[in-house]
Amino acid sequence: MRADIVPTGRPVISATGLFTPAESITNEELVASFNLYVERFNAEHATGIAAGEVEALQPSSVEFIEKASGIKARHVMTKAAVLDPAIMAPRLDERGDDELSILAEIGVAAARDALARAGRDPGDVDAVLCAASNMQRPYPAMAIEIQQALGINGFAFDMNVACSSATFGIQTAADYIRAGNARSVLVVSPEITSGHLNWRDRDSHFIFGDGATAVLVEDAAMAPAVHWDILGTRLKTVFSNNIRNNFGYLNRAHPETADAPDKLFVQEGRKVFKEVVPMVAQMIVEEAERLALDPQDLRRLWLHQANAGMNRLIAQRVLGHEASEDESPTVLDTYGNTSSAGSIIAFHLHCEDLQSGDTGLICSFGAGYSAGTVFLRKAG
Ligand code: CO8
Repeated sequence: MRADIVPTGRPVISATGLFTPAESITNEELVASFNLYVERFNAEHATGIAAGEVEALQPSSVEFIEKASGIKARHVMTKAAVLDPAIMAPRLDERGDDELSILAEIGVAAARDALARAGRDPGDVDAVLCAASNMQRPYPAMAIEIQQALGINGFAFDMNVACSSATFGIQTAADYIRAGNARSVLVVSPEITSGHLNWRDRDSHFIFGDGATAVLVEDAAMAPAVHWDILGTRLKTVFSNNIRNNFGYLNRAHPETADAPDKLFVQEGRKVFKEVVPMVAQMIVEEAERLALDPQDLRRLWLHQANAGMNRLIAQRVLGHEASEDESPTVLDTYGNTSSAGSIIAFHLHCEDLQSGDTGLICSFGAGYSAGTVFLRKAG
């Protein structure tokens, strides 16, 4: 902790950082690979299908994906393996224990970007939270590995609240600032969602993409001249099985189902859509009221990037009119759903043009259910 700073206890976002994988898969490429898999499966099981013993697989379609989700492409760590109908999963070389893990590596890349933008020396950071929907291993914590790679003193730990991990991380970091327990906290969200997406599942094979973000939350006293005041944060969770993944360390206790599809991402997308939209819209409006803000005055909404239709409805309920791309920017068209990184990518790519005094909202929602809001005002 820096000795020359007199803390204010007021948390701000000093900078954000982004890592985008070099490779990207278009819907056309994805659907061609999926449909080849379907063709091969149906040919291989032709006798069983004819006898009514095996259900024939249905092809996917580019038109459906774009209409239902708004997604046109997604970045991934390894494109060739995902598109190979015989594999349909990422393939990453296993690294030794003395090498930086791949999840830590992309988190470090995003974190370095945020630190550079803030002009912050890693030695002045007090804590690292790795807030993401999948950790590469149970321990040692990814956050501690990222902390070590960046040369940060203090403490670090992992937290997982699925798609809402980053906003939960921002509130946790803000609370450390408010309590005086830290003055500079990095919230890092590395998401290799391609590892837990079932690329053979027609209902969801198009949804996710890989990426990593970092948010530097600091005491206003040490923030760069241009920063974002955190006006208020609010978190909410409601248990739901509609987005679920049963992968876990006890899978080996019942080896017969260890590789079953429920050990990957599974969802009831329709139900999620219907239940989460009103929950999130109401949460935003109530939190705006608590902060004495008129939601219709929000200059920009950086919403969780899962589905363009969900965002259209939420933004309309919050702003009172159909939101323009300028008011509620979309990144899911090229990134897909990057889970916890999504709303931060939207903020990172679409915040610079706002003026000092403009207010905006970062909002995440997803599995749990979980939702988080971070109201911001630009300063400087
Ligand atoms: N191609 C063609 N047709 C299809 C396809 C396809 N790929 N998939 C389904 N269809 C068909 C269906 O069979 C159905 O046909 P029919 O009407 O004859 O029965 C028809 O299309 C309509 O299907 P749906 O009702 O399922 O389609 P929707 O319009 O509801 O769209 C969506 C599906 C896009 C999934 C949509 O419901 C949605 O986006 N819902 C919200 C999802 C959401 O926000 N989820 C959040 C999850 S993310 C999260 O919390 C992070 C968890 C951690 C992630 C990390 C690991 C991966």
